[in-house]
Amino acid sequence: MAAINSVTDLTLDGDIAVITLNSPPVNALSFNVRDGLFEGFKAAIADPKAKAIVLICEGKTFIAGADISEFGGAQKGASLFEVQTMMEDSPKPVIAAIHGTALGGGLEVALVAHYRVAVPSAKCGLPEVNLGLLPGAGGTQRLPRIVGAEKALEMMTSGSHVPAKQCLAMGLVDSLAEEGKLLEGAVAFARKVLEQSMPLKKVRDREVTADPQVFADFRKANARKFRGFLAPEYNIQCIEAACTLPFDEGLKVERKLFMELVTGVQSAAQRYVFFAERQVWKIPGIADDTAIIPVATVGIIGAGTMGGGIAMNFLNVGIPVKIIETKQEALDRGLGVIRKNYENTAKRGRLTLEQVEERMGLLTGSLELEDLADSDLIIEAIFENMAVKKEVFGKLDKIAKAGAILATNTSALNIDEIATATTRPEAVIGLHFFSPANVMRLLEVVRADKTSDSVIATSMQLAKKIGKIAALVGVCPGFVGNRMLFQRQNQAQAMVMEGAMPWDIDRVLYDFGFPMGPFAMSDLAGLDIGWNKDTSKGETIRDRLCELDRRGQKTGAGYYDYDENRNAKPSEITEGIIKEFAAKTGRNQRDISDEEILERTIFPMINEGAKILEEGKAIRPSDIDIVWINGYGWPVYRGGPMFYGDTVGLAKVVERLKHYQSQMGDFFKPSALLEKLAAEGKRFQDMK
Ligand code: TC6
Repeated sequence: MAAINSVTDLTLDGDIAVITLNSPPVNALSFNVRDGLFEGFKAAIADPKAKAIVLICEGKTFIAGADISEFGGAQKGASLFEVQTMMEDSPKPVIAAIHGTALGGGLEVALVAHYRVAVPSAKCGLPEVNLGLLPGAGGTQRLPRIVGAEKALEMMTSGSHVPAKQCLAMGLVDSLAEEGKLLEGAVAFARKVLEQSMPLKKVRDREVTADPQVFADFRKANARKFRGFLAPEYNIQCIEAACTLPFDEGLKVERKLFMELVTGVQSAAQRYVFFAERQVWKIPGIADDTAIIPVATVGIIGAGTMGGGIAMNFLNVGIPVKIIETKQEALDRGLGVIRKNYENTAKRGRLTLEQVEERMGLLTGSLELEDLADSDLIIEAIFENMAVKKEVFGKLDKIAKAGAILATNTSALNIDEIATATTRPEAVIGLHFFSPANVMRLLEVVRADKTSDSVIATSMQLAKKIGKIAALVGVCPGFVGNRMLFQRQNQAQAMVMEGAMPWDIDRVLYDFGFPMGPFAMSDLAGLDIGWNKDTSKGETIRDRLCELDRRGQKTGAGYYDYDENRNAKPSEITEGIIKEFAAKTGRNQRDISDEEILERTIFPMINEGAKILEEGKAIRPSDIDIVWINGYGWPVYRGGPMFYGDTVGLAKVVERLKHYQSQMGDFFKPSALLEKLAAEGKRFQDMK
């Protein structure tokens, strides 16, 4: 065994050279990995005893891609291109042995091998698009040459990880090795190549063509999904180049577009989000060996929309759920909705009928709170009323077994106060699911003053198990997400009174990248949530709209008018009501620029985020960004509100806030933290 460098070994198995990479955690192509590969291949090619070369990795995976943390820094050591040229031009057959995931630059390394052998559990993919990039090491030119333009379009714009068996069928992998016996399988394959004098296959020498219509159709079919993102379009252009240009010309197109993306703000944002999604699970002050409470059964109080949606999360992963309601009718309705949801999923082919019954078999209902005596986790999901919640928690305190977690799904109430209704505040926590709770990825885990570390650690782990992304936040009005949303809503409403129409504000936020603006959102949710016709005083625009039975999409009109296909049109009636209100309150309506709309809706959110950090209600700026991306449709290519503040420049954010403060008052007053960072020329990302 000869060590090539700290992460690479070269050994001989008879006449087969084996290069082994070992660079935890994922063998990413950092500079010492590239150096190791370069020197390893050089030595193997020079060794007269070696007739073929196998490349294999230690640890949980083959090379999982470029080292994302190295992007943007100065290039050190051998370039990936040099490594690939050495491999592809090797006069001895090169075989890549794949386990785990061959992703991005990792697959691009495998694609310059002459053959690829994989175990059945392995997966291959080009997920660069999810980092706002394209496969910039020849992948855009080589993949279509193997799998054709259509499959390449699908793989490269989704970033999907394709299972080895499918790769074999597509020709991306040449042979499958027995699970757990990859090295033996790859060496045997190398011997076969030698014995049968199989050719040194170079992907670059193959041809690929496609009807231009394929690209036009693909763009059209995905226009909504790709809206705002640069990377999918650039990936498509590279595949077009592969189908129309010689290989080296195609590579030039790839290089140019890659450089544009890698130096751009979208990819910086998406790379930041990649790490933010991993950071968010790390809780300073909670030890790795904190005791986890086994959660084998869950009780949910309330079979409404929230309770039902929450229940499905646990049923989906095989955890039995008991739902409690006060009336049989409400219980039956709630259980019926859950069944219907599953049956609809089955109709769309995403569940079998057997799975539907399996999940429903884990669900029971009851009218007795006492039936939660054996639940490990109890989640209260009833309406937002402090007195009622306290009463429920007081009862739960007497019913729940020792060690059970008592959670509330409140989105607004003070969890410290709810906890006072029990004799065990350490067991009380907030689990703020977002509606629809079985679909939305975000979970705000709300730590109250006395919540124990075990309860926090268990909640975070459970969130992962049910497929959520969880951010740990503190108790404050609206927690992180809604607290910041209030800022945006406040200004959206204010600007309507000053002269911007709801559709102007919605358009600016839609163009910014949100799936819809606040007024379209209200119409979708229903304007009558929390509105009562008997008590309505006609004091707000919303009151007036509801009184006219303009209660949102469901009544065919709200802020907007809707046609039979629910397409929204600006409404003269709404405009009239707004003008009438403005006149009544003596406001002069004026033109408000798109820039002002954007600044007044977004900058106060950034400011509020800074206050949340000051108060320690979020652990780090990137956790706030995770909340907004996963719970509120913030466009991922803008990295979240805090990252966006960094890209605008905090000094500029402060300057604009002060400008509005001087005109409109202290709503806009910059927080001390924001002022400090701006004065020091720092970003939120620089906070330690
Ligand atoms: C590319 O290749 C472009 C090429 C163009 C030519 C130049 N770099 O996800 P996990 C870290 S672009 C640096 O928890 P899993 C990760 O941060 C790249 N670090 O594990 C974490 O660190 P922590 C294309 C990376 O088993 C640790 O490894 N490739 C990288 O759930 C464990 O990660 C991709 O986009 C990286 N490339 O999933 C693949 N990858 O412990 C990105 C991971 O300090 N990676 N880390 O928090 C993945 O999708 C997954 O990590 C996985 C393993 C499926 C490989």
